[in-house]
Amino acid sequence: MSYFPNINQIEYEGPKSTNPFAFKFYNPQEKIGDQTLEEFLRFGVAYWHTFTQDLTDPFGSGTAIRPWDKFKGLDLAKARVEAAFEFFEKLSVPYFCFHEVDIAPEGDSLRETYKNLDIIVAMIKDYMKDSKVKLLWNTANNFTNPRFLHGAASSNNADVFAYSAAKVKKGLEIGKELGGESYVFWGGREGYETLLNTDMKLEMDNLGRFFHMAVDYAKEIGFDAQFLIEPKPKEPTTHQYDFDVATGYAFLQHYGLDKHFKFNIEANHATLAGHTFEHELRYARIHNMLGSVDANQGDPLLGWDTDEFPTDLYSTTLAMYEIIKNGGLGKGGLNFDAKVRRGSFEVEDLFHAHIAGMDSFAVGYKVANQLIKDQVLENIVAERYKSYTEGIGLDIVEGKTDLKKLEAYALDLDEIQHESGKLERIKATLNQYLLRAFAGE
Ligand code: XUL
Ligand code: CO
Repeated sequence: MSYFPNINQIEYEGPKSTNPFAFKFYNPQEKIGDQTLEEFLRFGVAYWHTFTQDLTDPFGSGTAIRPWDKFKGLDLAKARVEAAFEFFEKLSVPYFCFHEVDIAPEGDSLRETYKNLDIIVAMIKDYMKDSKVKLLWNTANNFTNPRFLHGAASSNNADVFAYSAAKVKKGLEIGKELGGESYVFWGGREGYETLLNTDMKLEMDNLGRFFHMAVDYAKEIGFDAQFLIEPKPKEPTTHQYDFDVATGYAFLQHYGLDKHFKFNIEANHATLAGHTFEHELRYARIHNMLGSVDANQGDPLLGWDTDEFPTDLYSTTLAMYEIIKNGGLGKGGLNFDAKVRRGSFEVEDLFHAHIAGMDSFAVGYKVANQLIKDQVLENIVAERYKSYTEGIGLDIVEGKTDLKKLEAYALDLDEIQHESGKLERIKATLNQYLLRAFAGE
């Protein structure tokens, strides 16, 4: 049976196409360098937003109409797997991602939850045999169930720590079984609301212990996935321990975990932290910690985690600039951790949304690639920092100076000369590159 009988294979038709069910800019087989767009961009579908999400918001119940919703329990989970693989194939998307609660219903006990998971994981594995689709990453949902109300690995309650550990252990086994390339930790409840009742030191130490146990177990079972921390500053807790990349990196270094992890950077989490998406990508990249991306965007007028599909070409261009400079995403990818708007409740909207996201990143990739080829930003930056390539500047970067030598130099300076930052000219150039991409030049 088909869940999307009215939708055919989504093909690339080019920028002039008016077919809403076609790619306009994402041609999976087109090559840049020696890799196809499909190989470099490594798009992934997020199971939770596309097959589980009913578009509930804090003020209203779900609006999504999904053909699989006529089923319940395990039958619903099985129907979702069938629908998911039909969706992946029709969209030619190479990867998917899930939390364990997305794919199978939780039972009355952890044992029962495991049984449900085993049934669905076996089914997914079977489907994967006949499909090109691979698992980008899986993760444990240690935040939705009321048992995580005080946190998971950072809970005050040791039983919850143990329960969370069990779920991660199972998740690592599932990741290995399905050949997952990465494994994500998003600390949804790993933070606190108020210091009035919180032992911050114990919570953070426990979180460090928890990650070490995960690293050890993955090694024990021979699961060589890239481990990823997904930073987010708030929502659901007031203060999350993985606030942003810089905070997460300090945490990983402090607990001796930085060799085992990289970051999964989500655009909307970056903006929630008061950063741009590209800031977070750059911070991770220059520390060799950029592992994967949750591709979405927030609404600047709302300011919370709206998880919209990415359509802002400025943002996708600057993001792809960082990703190209990173030499790609390795075992990571561009996972659409994005949901259709509440008013976009038809199944067709799921296709439109992914097409929009894939096209937007394809444009970003092409524009960023051209910018790098022409060394546009590199030349601007090199010119701006040229004072460090000779004289006193060169001595500073080569570690040949100290405060006394610098003072002697400064005392003899007549007047400091500056040059314009030329920001308006740079932005106009960026626009030119974007518009050229549309003109097909
Ligand atoms: C929540 C979020 C999660 C993680 C996986 O904001 O981004 O969906 O990506 O748990
Ligand atoms: Co995410």
